[in-house]
Amino acid sequence: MASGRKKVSVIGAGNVGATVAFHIAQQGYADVVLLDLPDDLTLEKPRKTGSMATGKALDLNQASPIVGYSSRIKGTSDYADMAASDVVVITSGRPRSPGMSREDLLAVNADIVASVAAQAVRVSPAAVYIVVSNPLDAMCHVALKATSLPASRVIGQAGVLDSTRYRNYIAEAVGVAVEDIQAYVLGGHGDQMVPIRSLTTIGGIPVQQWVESGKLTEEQLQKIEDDTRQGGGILTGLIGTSAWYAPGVATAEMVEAVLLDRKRILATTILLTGEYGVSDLYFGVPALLGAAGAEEVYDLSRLVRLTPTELAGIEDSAKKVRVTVDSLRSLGKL
Ligand code: LAC
Repeated sequence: MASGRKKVSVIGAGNVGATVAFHIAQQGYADVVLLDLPDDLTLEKPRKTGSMATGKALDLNQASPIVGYSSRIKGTSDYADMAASDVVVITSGRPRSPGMSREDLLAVNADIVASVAAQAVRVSPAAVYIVVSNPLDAMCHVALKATSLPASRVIGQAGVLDSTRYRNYIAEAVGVAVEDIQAYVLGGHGDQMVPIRSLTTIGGIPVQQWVESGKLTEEQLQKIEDDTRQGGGILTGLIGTSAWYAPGVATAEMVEAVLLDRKRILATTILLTGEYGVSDLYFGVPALLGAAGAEEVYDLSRLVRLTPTELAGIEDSAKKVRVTVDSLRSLGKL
């Protein structure tokens, strides 16, 4: 049945995709299309009665009378069902196994992301695309090429997730509510991501002041930063596959910013064109998110006084991302 609600399509009905769908549905302002292959080819006995997407959508719809949402979720493997989406989220690809880096997924996920992005843009050319597949920064380049859309409408989710992990660790260490911690983790979505202490505050007070007043030790903060950088790897080691709750809601937060034209400033992976001294590279920086996608980019290296450590961290992280993107080029995928 047609509804007047907005439409969000989530490609990839794995754990992250289903979590995004559940969170969006609960907000009630959009219907969701959950799309995946008709069969999971890795299964010994592929399902013959429908796809995982169909099953998860049915499960999510059956939760709605209790949770109380009227958004509808449609599971499908037919791209026609996702026509005229307002936002498309790409989560497809292999997740990490323990011991794997995000970069290990490069070649296999590049082919998957290129294929789904090309099929999606044919039916949803006006949407804003949010890429979640790993290795994230490189997969944004793949999606941009496959869709030929303006870069402002092909963006990636990483910084919201990395920042929420940082905020959570800080909140636990100092015993303050998570809502009162503001923080940015920028750069590539890899182990060289950059926590920006200069812009991290606890109750509006810079985190460095908490260290200087002895409420948080330098060692504690360094451990928090290390754990944040290793965030995805720690979870993969514990769970046996990539995390999904925090990645899912981080993605849903970006979807909502675009869908409701909220003009949120969120750490977003976007194509830099000279900001931070970096060109032609997808990289995580603060951006204004609204109906047009990434509507404005903030170059913190000009706007505030970043520390030499932060500036060096940004430079190192950009170099690391460029190596990954270059290897994609040498594989002929870009
Ligand atoms: C993580 C994966 C989703 O950081 O990249 O958990």
